[in-house]
Amino acid sequence: MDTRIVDVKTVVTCPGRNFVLLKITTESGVYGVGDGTLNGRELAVAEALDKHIAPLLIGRDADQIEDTWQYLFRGSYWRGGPVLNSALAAVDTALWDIKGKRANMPLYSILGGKTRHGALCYTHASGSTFEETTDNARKFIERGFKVVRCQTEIPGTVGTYGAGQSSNPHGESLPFEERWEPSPYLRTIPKLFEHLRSELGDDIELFHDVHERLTPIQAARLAKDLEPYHLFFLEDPLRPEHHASFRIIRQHSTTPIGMGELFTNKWECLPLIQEQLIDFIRCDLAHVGGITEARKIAAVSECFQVQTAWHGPPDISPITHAANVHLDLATPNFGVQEWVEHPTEVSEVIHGGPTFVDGYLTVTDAPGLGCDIDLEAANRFPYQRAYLPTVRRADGSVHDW
Ligand code: CS2
Ligand code: MG
Repeated sequence: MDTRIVDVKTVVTCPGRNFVLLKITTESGVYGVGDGTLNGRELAVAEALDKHIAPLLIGRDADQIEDTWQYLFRGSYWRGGPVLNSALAAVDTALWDIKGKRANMPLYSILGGKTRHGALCYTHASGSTFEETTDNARKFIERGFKVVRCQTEIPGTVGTYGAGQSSNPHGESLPFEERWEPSPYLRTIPKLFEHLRSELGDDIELFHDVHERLTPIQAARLAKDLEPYHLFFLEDPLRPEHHASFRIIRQHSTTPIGMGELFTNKWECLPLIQEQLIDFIRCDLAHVGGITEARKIAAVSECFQVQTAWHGPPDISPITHAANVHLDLATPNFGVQEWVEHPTEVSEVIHGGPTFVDGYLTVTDAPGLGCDIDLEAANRFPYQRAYLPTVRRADGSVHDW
């Protein structure tokens, strides 16, 4: 059977930042590449792949993507979560890559064919002042972006998320510790968007990432205060655990809501979709279990007029960015695609990924994902321990909302 899996190689590499990559090879020599990068816990995913999952894959039929997904998801008994579903995502994406190569078709074609010429995309404009954020947004608009996420430093805090991190006194060995308070944040952000609209006008689509830091009533206040500035959506207003809280935002505001990067399976998304408590579902294909899971989330979202806006930060690899766009092109209820560009050294290890053309993303017509991993180059960039920042309040307590 030429689709029999004969080799599974996990690659942890750090060309500018850590990535967890996977290469699955079949008896015929056709191979697929996948991405299981989980920022700050990369080695947990790599060990799960190497020591627990790879032995289960050898000898399996690479064609059986759905069966492999169910077998791995349920087979661990204590199923799901970010580590195991990132590992599952790496396997799933690699198997879809193999399927496209065997069919000699780009993945978007296997997934149903193009419903659009390109995927409308957005990137991140940050700054320590309103003016700096505005200037950076303007630079992206001049490059052709039609949607821009805007963040800024909050007076009185240390290293506000998304505003350009202050230098970490611990180096990379320990997480950078932000100091953050809701009140100055809630006062500042409406003023930021008043400034952005006065400087950039109404045509550019703007939005903001709250990064799960508010209580429900604080999020409702912010969404209401931002209504005059017509955001494309307000991202991650609340922590992911309590879905009913999103009802409070809906009761107070018409600002569209996006949520999903912290969800790791379709069941976590379902209540927000079914009740239409969100307008954009933003899962990360590298954490939610791959293309197989994401396409099911997109399908159920279509019934409730929720659009996709898959997570596309710099801390997942161009392999997942490519998978995002292949799925975007074939999804009728696609909304927008996040796409934060990688440093150039990443392309020494990972070849391929989306192409930006006048505010839209496209992918190659090469069979499968159109990506590859240079194993030789990957070894030149050994893993370097690094962490996401943590957030503490002014009183020193961990911000646990
Ligand atoms: C952010 C991410 O792009 C986003 O929406 O929330 O950059 C996020 O901070 C990182 O992916 C966390 O690893
Ligand atoms: Mg986010």
